[in-house]
Formats: sequence, C-alpha cells, structure tokens
Amino acid sequence: MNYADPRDANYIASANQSHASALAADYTALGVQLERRGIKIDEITRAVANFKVAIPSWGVGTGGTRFGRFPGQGEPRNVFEKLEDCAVIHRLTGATPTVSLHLPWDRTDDYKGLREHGAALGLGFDAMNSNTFQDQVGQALSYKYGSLTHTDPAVRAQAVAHNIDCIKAGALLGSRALTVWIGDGANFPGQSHLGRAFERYLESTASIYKALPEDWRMFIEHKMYEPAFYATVIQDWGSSLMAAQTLGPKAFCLVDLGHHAPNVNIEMIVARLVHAQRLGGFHFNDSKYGDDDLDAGSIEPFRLFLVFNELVEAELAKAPNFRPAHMLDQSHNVTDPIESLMTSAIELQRAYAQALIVERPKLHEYRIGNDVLMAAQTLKRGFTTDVTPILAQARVSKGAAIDPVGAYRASGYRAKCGEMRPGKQSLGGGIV
Ligand code: RM4
Ligand code: MN
Ligand code: MN
Repeated sequence: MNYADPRDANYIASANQSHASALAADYTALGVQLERRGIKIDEITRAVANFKVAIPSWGVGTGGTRFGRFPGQGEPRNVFEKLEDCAVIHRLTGATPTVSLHLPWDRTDDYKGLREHGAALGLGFDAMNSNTFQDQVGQALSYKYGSLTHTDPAVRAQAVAHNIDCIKAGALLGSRALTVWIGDGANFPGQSHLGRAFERYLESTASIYKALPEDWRMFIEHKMYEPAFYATVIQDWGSSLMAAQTLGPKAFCLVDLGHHAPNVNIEMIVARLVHAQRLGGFHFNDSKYGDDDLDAGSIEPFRLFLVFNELVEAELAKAPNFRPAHMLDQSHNVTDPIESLMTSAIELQRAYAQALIVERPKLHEYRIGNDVLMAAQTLKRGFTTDVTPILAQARVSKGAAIDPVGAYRASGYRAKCGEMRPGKQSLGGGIV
C-alpha cells in the first residue's frame, strides 16, 4: 500500500483539493444564514480555530474492558511513539497541540529528550496525571486498600512521593498542572470510616499541594464509582470542591463527563464550579450506562452542547479565574484511536461553535420575560444548526485537513505503523 506522511503540509494541502469548492459553497451559504441572525461567521470560525484540547497519551493505544482487550494494528510501544500519533491528530485537526501524560505509564529516563521530541512534532505538554490506582512491578507497598487515603501512613507517603515525582517530571516537560484521580474507596459498607478516609485525603493532598511550583495548578478529579463499588472517597463535585477550597487557591475541580450517574445535570455542576471559581478543567468523553470513556459527543451531543453553553456564558461574562483546561479522556476498544480522537476533538469544536451562535440577546430577553418556549427554542436553534462548514474552515485556516479521517485513511499511516512497530502485544484485560 502507498504511504504518505499525514503530518506533511503538502500532503494535507493535496488531500484538501478535492473538498475545497464544496466547502467554499457550504461556508458561504451558512454565512448568509447566520448573517440573518446577526452573527458574523468569520468571528465564530476564528474562535473555533483558537479552541484547543489536549490528547491523553493513554488514549492512542487500544483500550479494553476487564473482560479483554483486542489490540489494534501498530499500537505505540512507548511515550515517544505515542507522541508520533498525537502529532498526526494535531496536524490533521489543528486542534490538539498538547498531550497529557500519565505516570508511570509514560515514564522515561529522558524527559529533556521527550520535550524536544514533542517540540519537533509541534507538541507541548498539558497536565500530568498520577497513578496510584495500580501497583507497579517492584513497588514497595501495595495500593490494594488505597493510596492517598490508606490507613497505613507509609502507603500514603509513597503515594504522595509519586505525585511529587509527577510534578518534577512535568516541570522538565513544561507542564503546569497535576491531575489527581484516585480509586480509593470501599467495596463494602463497614470497610472504611467514610469521614476519616476524607480527612486522610486532605492531609495527603496538602503535602502534594505544597510541592506545586508557583505557576502550577492542581486538578482534583471526582468519580462516582469504579474501582470502588460502594463508596469512593472523592465521588462527586461536592467532595472535590471541599477539597479544593481546603487546599488553597491553586487547587481546582476537574470534571470528567463520564464520572457521573446517568441523567446527572453536568452543565449545572459546571455553572456551580464557575461560580465558585474552581473549575479547573475537563476530561471530555461520553457514556451511556456505566462506561466513562466513550467518544465525546457520540451518545449525548445535546448534553455536550449544554456544557459548552455554560462555558460560553462564563467566557462572555469574563468570569474570574476562568480558564478551564480541555482534555480528552477516552478508551477506544473497537475503533482506531487516532480516528476516535480526531473525531472527538472536532465534536468539542462543534459543541463550542453551536454554543457560540446562540442568539444570546434574544435568549436573555425571553428569559427575563419568562417566555419559556421561545427561550428553549432559541437555545436549541444553536444546537440544530449544522456548523460543519465552520469547523472545516477553521481547520483550513490552520493548514489542517478538511476531512481529517479521510486524509488519515488515505495516507496509509496505520498500516505503516503495523510494519514499523512490531512486538508483543498484550491480550489481557485492562484500561489501556
Ligand atoms: C479514570 C479517570 C482518570 C484516568 C484513568 C485512566 O477513570 O478518568 O482521569 O486517568 O481513568
Ligand atoms: Mn478522567
Ligand atoms: Mn474515567
């Protein structure tokens, strides 16, 4: 099969040729439609072009469930190869200039070299993620019964030290945030003292907080359940917010969309965290039942739109301390991870564009006048408008692809990875 580097500007330009005239026609038509609503399409396109979301390093490998894993072709074998794939995503979408690393999965002896490798590929580094939800080979003490909240102070100290290592590695890479998600909790009523476990969490995270460099932020990520099935220490935004407020001004809450019970009003949580000035960022994904890692916008695009609607409101209101980090956090079990991540980044831009074109002055009037139906219709009009040409035009403005998945498939990149990355692939279950 023919191979062309999908990161090459000339390749992308030639792939765009066959789509250019259709895009021009569609963009013009949409511009006319939006003009009638008093909206300038080019302003929306510029805002979309400036939208950025980080790629999770763990997302470029094929995921799995606890029942098994079906490896994909040519998966990256180390963090350097992960960055190669992330660069493909970024070049084709123009939306993903940073990568979020997970230690120890991405541990290397050469962070300086890794940073240079990223820079050569046009990539920087977003939040570092610590991992105390698994044991590692050779690790002194086990996290089986918890990490930052373990009853044994020695285990807590080990987990704190790991988080501080993540900060040190991140500092070498130019990262400026640490995301802390722990699986600590209980599987049985009676197993742990609910109040004391939280107190131990606060004590441990205070030690991590102290090690944060001046310009760093700490993101506290809540999750309702899994791996703890009865009670999780940081199970909801209330616990997360309490922890952030206790720790200090550099601590913020991170909302992973998949970490809530079905039907929870996540946009409401977003609004509250904006108000509290503690919205640190997002792990975007989608979920239907208990899965927390389906592709963003694949199940409930309207909910994603409503989250972005709150973000646009906060942006327009110039809400204080509002600069949420955007990150994807997905597991791709049955799709090519590069294709899923590109599509998800675009779905976020779609939700953002839909929220940007909502006729806000009208919406405001309808709200004030209690015209419920028209308020709902006005909001929904943003959602039901097909903003695809805006997204494509934003990509063109950045030298990216009009049709990222099409250009990627035609390049033969995946087959090439299959040749270039031989090696044993694990078939066991697991999250990555
Ligand atoms: C968790 C959580 C964390 C992620 C791990 C892999 O469910 O979403 O953010 O680091 O999965
Ligand atoms: Mn997450
Ligand atoms: Mn998750």
